[in-house]
Amino acid sequence: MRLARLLRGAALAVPGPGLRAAGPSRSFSSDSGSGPAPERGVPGQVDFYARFSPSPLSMKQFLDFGSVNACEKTSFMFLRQELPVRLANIMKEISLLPDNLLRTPSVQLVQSCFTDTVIRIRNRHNDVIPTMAQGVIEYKESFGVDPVTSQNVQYFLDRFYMSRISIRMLLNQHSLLFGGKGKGSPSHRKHIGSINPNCNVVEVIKAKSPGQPIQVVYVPSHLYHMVFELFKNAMRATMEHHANRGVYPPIQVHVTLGNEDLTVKMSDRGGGVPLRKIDRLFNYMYSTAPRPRVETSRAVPLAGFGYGLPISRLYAQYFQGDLKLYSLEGYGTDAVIYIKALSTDSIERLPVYNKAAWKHYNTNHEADDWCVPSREPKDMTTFRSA
Ligand code: P4A
Repeated sequence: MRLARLLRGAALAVPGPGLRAAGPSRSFSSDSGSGPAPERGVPGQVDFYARFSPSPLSMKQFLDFGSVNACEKTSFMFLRQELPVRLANIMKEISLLPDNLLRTPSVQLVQSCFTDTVIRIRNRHNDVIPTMAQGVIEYKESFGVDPVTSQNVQYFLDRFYMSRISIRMLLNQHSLLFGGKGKGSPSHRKHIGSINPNCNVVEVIKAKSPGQPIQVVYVPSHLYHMVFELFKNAMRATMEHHANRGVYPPIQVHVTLGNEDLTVKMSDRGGGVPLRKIDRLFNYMYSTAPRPRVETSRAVPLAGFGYGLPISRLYAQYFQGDLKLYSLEGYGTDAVIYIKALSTDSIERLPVYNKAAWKHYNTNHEADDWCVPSREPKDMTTFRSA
């Protein structure tokens, strides 16, 4: 069974790598292996990939592939399954070394090399969001904005950034769990990587609260990111709306725990946003404004280029929650974060490349199936009462 197929169940079939020798080249090397589902977390992933045997390539295959049949996509497809399999196989085996050998500085060095690679991969991609935003800006400068492109960009970037959030989650878990470096600060001793099994929501928000703490299994940094963004918006709206009065109505935060949801509501009296404009606050194309050119031509936009709300919503959706804005124009805005109360419900929400995804980019949205309201009725004379 090819790994790519196995990992994805009945999803879209991928073209075969075309590199593998004929015959059943993959066999399970572990007797404990039964289910095809990849276990969550990096240790589980290593276990999972270690159950596959690496696929050896013949010299002929190397030559063939490097000359006549060279195809980057095929190579990518092959590497994507083969690298984790080869790495995981040997990673498992390192841990079988006698303890005394395992504990020598040199062997430790080799083992930490994997972790360092994980951290390096993560850091190398730190700038992906502003770089993508720059791409959107450049597109807009050349082609402007149209509804179809805006919709496709929205669909793509939501999935792209969600995938990124999930990959970074795995990389972080690995580097925090196995990175050594003193095993974290005392306050993080009860964390599992970046997850706090008793995440005190009110404490993360730094709100004063009577009553007992409200706790969930969650990633505090994700919650902090969302709440920080919502505070920024609420403060900005409040300051702008009450600028000439000099007194500012407070921003209120409610945290409630139900059977299914943990809900955080932030209410401001910053004048609100009309319903018609709410979607724009989450739109990647509308919210990237060309920045004044800085000295270097290749400068990427700095933080604060307007992706705060859509990215925050992705953080909420990543574990099956959501982030919504309810605005009362002329008064203020309620921003609500929904988080699953039960860890059994907090399951990663991941994009998958399949037929449905493909259709999203290849469907014609020629005409809307709702009437466009015209501002002035053409001729109302016949309806006028005498
Ligand atoms: N009124 N209400 C909000 C904003 C305004 C608001 C606003 C003008 C618009 C854009 C923006 C920041 C604030 C709010 C809370 C929110 C979101 C919007 O969570 O009071 O920057 C993108």
